[in-house]
Amino acid sequence: MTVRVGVIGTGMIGADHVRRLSTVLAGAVVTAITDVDKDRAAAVAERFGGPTVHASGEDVIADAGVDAVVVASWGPTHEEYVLGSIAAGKPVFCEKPLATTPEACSRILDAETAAGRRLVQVGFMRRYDAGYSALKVAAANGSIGVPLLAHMAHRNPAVPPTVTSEMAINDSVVHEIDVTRWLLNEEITAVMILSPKRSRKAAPGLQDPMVVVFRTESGVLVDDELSVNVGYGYDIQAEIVGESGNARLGSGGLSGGAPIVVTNDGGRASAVPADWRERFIGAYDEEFRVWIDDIAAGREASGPSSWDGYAATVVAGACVSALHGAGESAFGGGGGWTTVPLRDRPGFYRR
Ligand code: NAD
Ligand code: ISE
Repeated sequence: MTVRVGVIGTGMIGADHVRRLSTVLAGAVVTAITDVDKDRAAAVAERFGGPTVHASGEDVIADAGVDAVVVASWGPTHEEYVLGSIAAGKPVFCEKPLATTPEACSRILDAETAAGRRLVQVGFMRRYDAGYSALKVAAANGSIGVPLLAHMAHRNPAVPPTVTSEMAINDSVVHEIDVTRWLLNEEITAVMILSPKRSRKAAPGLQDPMVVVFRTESGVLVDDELSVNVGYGYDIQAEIVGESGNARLGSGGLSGGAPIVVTNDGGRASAVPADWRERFIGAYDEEFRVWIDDIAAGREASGPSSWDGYAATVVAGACVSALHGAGESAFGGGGGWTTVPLRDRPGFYRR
């Protein structure tokens, strides 16, 4: 079966997903697209085989020639399109965030539970990256002992001056929130934000860099450095420290492949990817391959679930509260732990 896909939002990542579904992966065809920027949608349609350009996301979902929906529009619009897809009984791949508030995510959990079938997959693509997958195996198979702590870094080359600390948490740290939960197979129960000396490249309203600390159910501590103006490239790091060893992500070479380290002339060097598209290209391809295969085989979505999307949004919200000083601190005014207020996990998401 060829899965007929409708795409809502053809900006940076939406257009890249249309390319991936149209030219990289087998088993899918993009039959409909939309964007509030009509010219952008029309340009993407022309480049990739002329899917129908609809006036709205609702029209894409209702199109009888669409079996499944990709939501890649701005975060605040995700809820209505995910709920619309669930109501239409169509599988939906939603780019992160699932929705921008815990309440909106909860409405999606309730709608999907009522539908009685897992229709939603959230775009946490790092779960499909070869390096992160190897880390997950190392965390679970005893080769480094029981995980005790982890160090992570998320470094972006640059962000526009309009990006605030809150936006950086919701947009970027959310990936470490997801991989922490996934790698350790535990929920995050508390968070803390530490604010070091600010980079002179940081615009007003942006704490850059910042260190976010997660504490999990069993007490594992994860520190995550977020730097969004490093200039030199896109640099993603992760290391899990266990009782008897540690496992570290390779630096992730060009095209998301294994890094090559070149040693010559008294030096040693490896390439740094330019951006997330380059670093995680293989992971994006794989998350969509799995999504398409599940749909074609009539299986429920097996990727990151609505619960994962809900948990990520709640933890990110706790990080923003921590940034604003909600935590208890020995020094006063933040820098202490902020509890993560997760609702009970419905039985539907424990299967
Ligand atoms: P973007 O601004 O480049 O593109 C978003 C597009 O959505 C724009 O073209 C905009 O006109 C369109 N749009 C907005 N509201 C719409 C609506 N109601 N209906 C139709 N189109 C609408 O942004 P982007 O970087 O492509 O990000 C899009 C989403 O993907 C965001 O949620 C972002 O967090 C996520 N994202 C995920 C990753 C990842 O690594 N998984 C990377 C980048 C972006
Ligand atoms: C972007 O939106 C992404 O999701 C990328 O994966 C992330 O690394 C980047 O920091 C975000 O801006």
